[in-house]
Amino acid sequence: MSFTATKFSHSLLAVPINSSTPRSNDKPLSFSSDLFKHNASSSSFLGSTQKLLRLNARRSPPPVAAVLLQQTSNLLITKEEGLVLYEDMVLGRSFEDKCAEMYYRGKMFGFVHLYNGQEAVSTGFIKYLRKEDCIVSTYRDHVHALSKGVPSREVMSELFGKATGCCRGQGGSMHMFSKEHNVLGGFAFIGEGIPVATGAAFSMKYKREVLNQADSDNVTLAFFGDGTCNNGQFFECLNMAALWKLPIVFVVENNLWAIGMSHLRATSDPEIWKKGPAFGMPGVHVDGMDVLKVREVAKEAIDRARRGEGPSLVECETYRFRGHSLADPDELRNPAEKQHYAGRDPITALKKYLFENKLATEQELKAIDKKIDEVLEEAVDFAEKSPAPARSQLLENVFADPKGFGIGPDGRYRCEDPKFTEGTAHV
Ligand SMILES: Cc1ncc(C[n+]2csc(CCOP(=O)(O)OP(=O)(O)O)c2C)c(N)n1
Ligand SMILES: [Mg+2]
Repeated sequence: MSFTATKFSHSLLAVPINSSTPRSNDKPLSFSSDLFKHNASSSSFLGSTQKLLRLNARRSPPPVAAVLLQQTSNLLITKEEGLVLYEDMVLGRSFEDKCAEMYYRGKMFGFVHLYNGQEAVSTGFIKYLRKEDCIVSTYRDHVHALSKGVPSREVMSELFGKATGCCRGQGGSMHMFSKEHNVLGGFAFIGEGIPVATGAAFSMKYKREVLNQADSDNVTLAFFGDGTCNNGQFFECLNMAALWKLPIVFVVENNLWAIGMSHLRATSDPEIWKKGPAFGMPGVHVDGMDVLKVREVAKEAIDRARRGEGPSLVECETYRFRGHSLADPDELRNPAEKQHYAGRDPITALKKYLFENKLATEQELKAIDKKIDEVLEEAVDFAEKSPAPARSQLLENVFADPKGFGIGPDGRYRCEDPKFTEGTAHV
């Protein structure tokens, strides 16, 4: 057996695969838009540590100012699109800030993981989807749900554990779900959502090709973190998705940390995008702090999946502006690193782009900020005033067999049987 080296274009912004060894029945896989070619010379891989900074120095990335200048010279969006992106990112950021406030006021329980800093990824990808498309998230899921259209009041109410939440208060922060909006769930075990997303993509392909539902050209996005890419489920699902050419995009939100573990200390090759070509799918790296770049890559990958050309792996290099969860004092990350990324705030960058290209005025953006403030005030008020779930809901949707562990033959909850707590079992 002989192996032929796969050739890559070494743009770190967007890396097309151009396999010289096409697999049987497959055309060579490639991303080939003008945008990708245009950006081929502008590496913007920033990295978090000395090691990555040194790596990038060797690649001579343009200084940040030059990158911004270059962005502003390309009109990548219309005014309407720009305002939609801005509104969605401000919604995500402000929602999470409000969430922190409510958490510290004792309005929610359990772990709460915020998305501040990563908004360009959710907005850049999800705002390009259709309603019928599906997303699967992690425990850092509030903003993905919001971008996909789940109303703020339902997400806030879910966080408050109230009956009006999008999971009737049974999911909480880490388990946002909405059938109506095709949000297939936030998943607390890392990597757990990737097979669910792969299964959803499989069912989409099955509907189209086996059940002949020609209009079923929907796409699934799987969001997960850098740390998760060291889990087996990631590799297993890349394999199946490539093998069956599933309509899925694997979106890695590489925020450079897995709780307190640096990505560089945990991963043999920190460039996650490279794992795509290893499975025969495009692997792309994009600056995840730039919503316009994310959106362009998202378009390529989503359109490709919709055309039936198979999956892609997109690594978005981003950063979280807060601790891992609201219980994390965030003492392990270097203040200089945090400062560096604070200076690359994706919302500030989009604002600058909109102003410099005369796509929005200060007043227009302020009006959006005000609207979001009002939406969130209303969401909190709604959550506060909503009822707690009924006690009878306690064990619903917990067991596949409702007469199983939780509910006795007489239809009563076993935990209500005085004898239930004898021994070791507790509810
Ligand atoms: C299967 C499993 N193992 C361990 C954990 C504990 N855990 C919670 S978050 C986390 C780190 C995940 O990091 P990453 O994938 O980079 O996501 P991020 O939090 O940075 O968004 C770990 C190991 C878990 N939730 N699930
Ligand atoms: Mg991470």
